[in-house]
Amino acid sequence: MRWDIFCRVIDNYGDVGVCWRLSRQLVMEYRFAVRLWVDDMIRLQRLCPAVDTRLAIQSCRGVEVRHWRHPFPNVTPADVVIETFGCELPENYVSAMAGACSRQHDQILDGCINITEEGTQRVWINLEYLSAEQWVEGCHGLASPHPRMPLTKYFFFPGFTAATGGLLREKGLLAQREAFQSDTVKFWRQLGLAPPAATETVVSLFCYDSAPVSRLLDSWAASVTPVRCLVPASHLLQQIAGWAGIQTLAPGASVLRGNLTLHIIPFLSQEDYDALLWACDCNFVRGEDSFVRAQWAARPLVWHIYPQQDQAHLVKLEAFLDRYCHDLMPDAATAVRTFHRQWNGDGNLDWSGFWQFRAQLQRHATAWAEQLARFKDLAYNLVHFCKDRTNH
Ligand code: TRH
Repeated sequence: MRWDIFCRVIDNYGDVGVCWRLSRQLVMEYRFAVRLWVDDMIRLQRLCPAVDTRLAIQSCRGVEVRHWRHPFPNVTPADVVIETFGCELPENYVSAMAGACSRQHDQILDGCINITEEGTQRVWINLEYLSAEQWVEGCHGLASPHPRMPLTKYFFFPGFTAATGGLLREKGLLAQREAFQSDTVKFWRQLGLAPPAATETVVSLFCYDSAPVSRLLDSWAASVTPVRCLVPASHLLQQIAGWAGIQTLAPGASVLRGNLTLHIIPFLSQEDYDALLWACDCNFVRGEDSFVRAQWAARPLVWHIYPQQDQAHLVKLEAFLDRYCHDLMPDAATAVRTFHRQWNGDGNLDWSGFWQFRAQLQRHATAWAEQLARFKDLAYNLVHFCKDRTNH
């Protein structure tokens, strides 16, 4: 099967993060021919340093990476077309999909089957954002006929249940993580740091600027046991520099305040970022992709959800917390809920109230990852969804 995956970067790294991860998995595990069209090569390169930002066409890790520019070239559409996060496909590309359809119009019974040039059925998917909300199950897989052309687009929703598209998870990921977690010394050396002492709590910090970062750092500085915090380079550094009373902070810098040692590290490749999450005792993550990876890390996590207008994100946050806290003891569940609400904006911040449940949260994180891993992963579901709708 040939796949075209379209990615328009709205902001940050989540859109391209998901697209790049999915593209690689389709190549690695299914040997499909994948073309990834991405409009922001610089962001892709930060996730995968092997990408050359100057090239319009290149092969990277088995994926054909195409810089999505205007005007869009006249190419033959693939068998499976993935429009990610409603990014809107180029008009001439959609016309090409429809053109192939209308040439075969006689064969089209209901007017909305997509046919490729070879006469096979083409599948057009809109890959949506992840949400733990209940309604996702009802909308996953729904078909939407194009208003003017003989084309159908299917909505594909990632999610936390078997009735959704699932979560991205590469084959063998959990085993790989377990092997890594049994010996992290090499990883710390690669970062140029000593392996943490048994008494240290190690955290990674990745969040939006709006999080109460200074309050968190204050609590760690005042903590009775040592805290080591790793911060990959991002906008956040300005805020942290302000907190530390330093002009600027760059990768390689460390800040010591009370019982807190802060290490600024470079923005890591996707693989190295996974390793960071695996190596830490607790991960502060955000958006979509780092949030999912933190769940596979099987370590306690704190999610900073992508803020939306009218506080719509808070509904999504609660939907996740409902699922995540379901099997926790009531006091630990309350602590997780409270800390997430605080981190996502209610003003206070009680780190010790959250972290006093550390042992329970750790056991829960392991069980949660295992529970999620019982569902089929997103790439598997996507491939089978598409195979069922093509004659491949
Ligand atoms: O970067 P994000 O905030 O991305 C998104 C986008 O803003 C998007 O528009 C929005 O809709 C979505 O969030 C919900 O957060 P996310 O999704 O976690 O993506 C970050 C990616 O960056 C992820 O693939 C992990 C990767 N990453 C690294 O590879 N190295 C690093 O050092 C870090 C910190 C992250």
